[in-house]
Amino acid sequence: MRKMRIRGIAIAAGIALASLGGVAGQAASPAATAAPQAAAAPAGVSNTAPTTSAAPATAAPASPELAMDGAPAMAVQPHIGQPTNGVLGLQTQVTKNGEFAHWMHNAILMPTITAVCLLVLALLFWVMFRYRRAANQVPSKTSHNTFIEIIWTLAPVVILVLIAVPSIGLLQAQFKPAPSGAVTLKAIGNQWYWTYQYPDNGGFEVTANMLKEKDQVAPGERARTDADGPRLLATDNRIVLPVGVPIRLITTANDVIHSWAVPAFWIKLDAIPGRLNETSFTIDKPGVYFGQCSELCGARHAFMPIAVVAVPPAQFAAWVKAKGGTMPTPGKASNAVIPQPGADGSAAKAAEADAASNTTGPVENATVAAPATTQGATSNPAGAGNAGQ
Ligand SMILES: [Cu+2]
Repeated sequence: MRKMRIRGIAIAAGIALASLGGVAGQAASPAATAAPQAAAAPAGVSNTAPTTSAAPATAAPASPELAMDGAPAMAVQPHIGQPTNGVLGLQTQVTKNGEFAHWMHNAILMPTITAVCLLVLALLFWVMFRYRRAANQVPSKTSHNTFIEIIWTLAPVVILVLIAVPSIGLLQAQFKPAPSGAVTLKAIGNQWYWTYQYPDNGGFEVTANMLKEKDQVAPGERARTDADGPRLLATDNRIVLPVGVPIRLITTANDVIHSWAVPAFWIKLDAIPGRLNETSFTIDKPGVYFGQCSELCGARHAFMPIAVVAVPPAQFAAWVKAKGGTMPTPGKASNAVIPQPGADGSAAKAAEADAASNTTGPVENATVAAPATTQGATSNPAGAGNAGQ
């Protein structure tokens, strides 16, 4: 009887420890994401060709604010929108979903797993000392104990249900479609940089490349300064979004799967070639927020950061105007057609068709020949660069 009880306790302990491992792994991930970059950066950066899109020295502005042509000046705030050395936990959240998730993590998940772990640890110590051989010469022959079996079945079920209630609500909120009047941001992943379109605002495009360190750029090229943001997170062009206005985020990619992720927004959305993914969020506080590609997308996956500046709507409108864009008429749905990479009628598809029609003779596995490219630090076409943005 007693032996079986001990075995049952040990099984329960094992299950609890296994679940602890899962939660601990998740909790550690924000900190862990920074480490590989830091390790990979020096070797990776120095071995690649310099960026082809860097602005010449004369056009390179002194501050990131000036780089945005009329964009509002916005200083990076320490501990906001970026990782902080030596700090555990999630970044300060600036969206409703993020705040709820942060609360759920701190108020439900962490206390639950802490209590489970302490209980299991206490049980382990108890059986180790109370039922050690010296103190327990005649082992129990217990094979069943209905009461405790009901307890160890029901307790985990109750815990999981209590966690599931807020969890499913959060999951649902994360996929809520944007309401009318939302500002659409289309983020397109490329190896290895992001391009952005504002289809509701005249469809202008912004390309964002990571800013390299001073010793990694040619003389005269723009290098990262502390005003730009943290190393590996600062970009030459920041994305500007309005505060307090729902944002419709659409992601896609031109080559492989990327993922547009900004921790402070509680947003991580895969960017998949030939497909549009959509979510929505509303930024509550002005500030500069940094993120990264979060889907392993190739050699320079760690070097395609995201930098978002959240400003009041009036400043956003001024920025759109400075970019040559337009603000949509209030209450009027956008008729903007969002070009889809790989879709019929797109440039990529036309090129594919041309290549196929130029082929002579029977061809097996005919595909478009990959363009010869060195794919250096960025594969931005020269001219589509950032000086003009
Ligand atoms: Cu990527």
